[in-house]
Amino acid sequence: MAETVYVALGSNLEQPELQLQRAVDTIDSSPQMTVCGCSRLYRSDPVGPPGQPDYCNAVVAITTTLTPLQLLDALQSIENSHGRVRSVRWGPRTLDLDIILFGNQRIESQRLTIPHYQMQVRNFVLCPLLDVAPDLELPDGTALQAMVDKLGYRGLRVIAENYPWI
Ligand code: PH2
Ligand code: MG
Ligand code: MG
Repeated sequence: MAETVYVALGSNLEQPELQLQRAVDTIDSSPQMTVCGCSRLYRSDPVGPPGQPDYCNAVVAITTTLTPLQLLDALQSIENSHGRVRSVRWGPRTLDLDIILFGNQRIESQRLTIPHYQMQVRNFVLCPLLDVAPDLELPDGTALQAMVDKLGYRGLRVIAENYPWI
């Protein structure tokens, strides 16, 4: 059965806008994933180690028949093929693809925690998510809109409105 999945995209190295643009194209051209919605494109203040460049962030909605772990593998191989080198935790990166929600599932495994464990406190995830899924509720019944109202848009700027941005 196909599930609707939300994937957060982030980049703060090597032309971040282009990195996100290419990632959306690669996801959509993969036979096992179909992009069915895309947020506006945001620039955001970096969270984590100081001194890193600003990020670009966005969220895409996809449908897929892959299992959560198969999807994780697929997204990690896209990260790697787009020049991702794993180094500092929360440090700078060319491409980060995080599964935020996988249908209504809750998953706690060694490789994967869904809903994403930090999404509640990251407006650079929640605000773009609201663009693609304004009426979304989390598996625990919390309305996404209420979470966004709580965090606000501090540190976020919309830099492009329309799919596919560039
Ligand atoms: N990702 C991180 C660490 N810090 N800050 C912003 N603004 N956007 C990100 O995507 C981001 C971050 C690690 O995944
Ligand atoms: Mg991340
Ligand atoms: Mg990640």
